[in-house]
Amino acid sequence: MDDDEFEKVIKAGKIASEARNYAAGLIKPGAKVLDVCEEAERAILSKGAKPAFPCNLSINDEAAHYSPLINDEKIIPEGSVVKLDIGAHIDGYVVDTAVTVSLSNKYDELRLASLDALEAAIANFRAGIRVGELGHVIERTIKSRGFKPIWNLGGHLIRRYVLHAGVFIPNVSQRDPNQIRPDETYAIEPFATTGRGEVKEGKQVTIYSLRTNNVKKIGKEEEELITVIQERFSTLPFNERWLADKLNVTELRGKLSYLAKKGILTAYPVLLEVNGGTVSQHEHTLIDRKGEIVVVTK
Ligand SMILES: [Co+2]
Repeated sequence: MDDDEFEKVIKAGKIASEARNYAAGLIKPGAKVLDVCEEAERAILSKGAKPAFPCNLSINDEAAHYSPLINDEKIIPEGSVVKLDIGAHIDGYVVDTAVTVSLSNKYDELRLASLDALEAAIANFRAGIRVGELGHVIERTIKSRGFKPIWNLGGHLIRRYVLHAGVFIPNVSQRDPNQIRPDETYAIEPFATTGRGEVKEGKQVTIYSLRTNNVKKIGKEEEELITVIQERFSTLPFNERWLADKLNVTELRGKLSYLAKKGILTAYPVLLEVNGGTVSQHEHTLIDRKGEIVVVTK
């Protein structure tokens, strides 16, 4: 990563972190999920970056991947635990960050469990550390507060225009020999839960990404939609709201789910805690830059 690229990551990080703090302040009982997310995305755009994926606002046992739909009427319930997960990019240089807002004192400890785990992981993060060692630190911290880490969610290497670029940073101790490398961008995202510590895919899908543009045997309108998706989002995730100017809602939903069935799009179902446990999450993007640990979304 040269200085120019690093500067883009730093700038995207500052923008994402400001948007996260601003939108987290809008999370109140009775607020619309759609309004909070649109504000977060607008805040990113207004500062000269682009959202790297649709704003995720996942509530209680939804661990991740709920992004509001067109005209979504979903409301943030009283006493709920809300995860706001957003990303920004400049020229494909992506950052990813998340925060939990607990609307009930009952879940303060749960919120602190993922926050402490993130801080502990950051304190141990450096080039050369094994990713499984970071998982160990995360697991120990979450369990010390009496909760479970979610084993099948975790952090990830980020590359240009690629949000999940292969290396997985577990939230539990693992023998994975992969090491953190200098000058690479990583997201670390501990999830803590009152449940079993595992997520499953729900039925609802609100987020997609382009998997291949090797399209055969599809209609002209579908082909045009793929072209728009490629131009606007490249291989980064998107949601129907960002294509609302192209087709009416019914047609758009139909075509997106058809293209996912065909394997042209990847669909990301909402992820639910298997036992219905409540979930908290915190996330930052980091780089070991010439021996200095830079938390770009601080
Ligand atoms: Co992430």
